[in-house]
Amino acid sequence: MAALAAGSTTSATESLSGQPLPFRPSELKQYGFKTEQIPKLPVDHPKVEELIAAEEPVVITGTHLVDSALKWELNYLRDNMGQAPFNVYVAKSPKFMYFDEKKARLCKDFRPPSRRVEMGMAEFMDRLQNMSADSERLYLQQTLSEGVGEQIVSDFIGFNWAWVMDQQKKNGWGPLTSNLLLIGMEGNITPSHYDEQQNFFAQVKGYKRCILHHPSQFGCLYPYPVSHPCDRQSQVDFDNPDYERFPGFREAYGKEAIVGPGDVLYIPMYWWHQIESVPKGGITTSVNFWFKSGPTPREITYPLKAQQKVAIMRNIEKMLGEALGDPKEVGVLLQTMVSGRYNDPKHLLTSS
Ligand SMILES: O=C(O)CCC(=O)C(=O)O
Repeated sequence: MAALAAGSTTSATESLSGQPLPFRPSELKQYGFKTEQIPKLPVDHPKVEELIAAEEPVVITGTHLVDSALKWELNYLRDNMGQAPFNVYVAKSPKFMYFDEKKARLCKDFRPPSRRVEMGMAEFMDRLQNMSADSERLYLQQTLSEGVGEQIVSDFIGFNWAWVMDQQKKNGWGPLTSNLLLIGMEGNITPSHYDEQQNFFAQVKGYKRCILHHPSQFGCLYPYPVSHPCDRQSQVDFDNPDYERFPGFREAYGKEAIVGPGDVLYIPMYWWHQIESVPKGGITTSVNFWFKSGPTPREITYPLKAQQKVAIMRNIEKMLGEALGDPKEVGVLLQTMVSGRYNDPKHLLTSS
């Protein structure tokens, strides 16, 4: 088994069926943290439901979730996507970090890492097919909704909704909020971030490397402040971590998997995920299924889960930002509140 990421405990590049994958493992980036492999299991394996219920990631095979989209070659999409414009992010760098456009408009020093351009599918395809070494990179990220052609609507209706809605029901999740279609160039990276939604991430074409970190690693991944346009995104550049600013990143420990056509990765809410279209692997296409979380349980059980603590931290940051009227004051107030007070265990009362 080839050693992949520095310190990887298992290889993420061998499919379970033993089939070689159509890209070179040596092309994968090596990062300075260890990872273990995310389990890859057939849909009828009893562990699949256990893992989803426990909010642990799992790659699920045989769901047939997006079988009707497995034929979505570029020419098919060009002919059938319809005339509506699509959101295409354009960047010099392969790293397409998400940012909130509304917050970006309020933040005058913010330099967006990419720009969003609306273009028709035909123009997007032409640009993809006529790329040169110095062309800017493209990443189409569009919610599947009205405006797509009839054939795509029919493929969409053909998704295995019975399976996915059964999962929603069994796990007490809220409604499906959206399906994001992602069409990216090989080597594109969505840097590490977490979402406030449950996600079934279905791979349609090409291969993606998915690197996940548990929500308890908030202190290792240093998300931007909630008021920042890059809220929920890690400030740590995995390629070149600044350990002086982000010393906790030395403790980071991840899980990873390569997903290929037909695989579905369950990305639990609040889990960090960095998604990389494998280098030299061609164009990638994915469709995700985002669900709202279920209602807060009536009775809270302790100790709280890391996910609940992240939610608390987000609420405190938001409340303080509003109460103080200036997000810059949030950090100062929090520092004043804890420094020299909460670091000594002798001063802390225990609850029992
Ligand atoms: O596939 C990608 O590049 C990013 C997908 C993602 O972050 C998501 O589905 O939450």
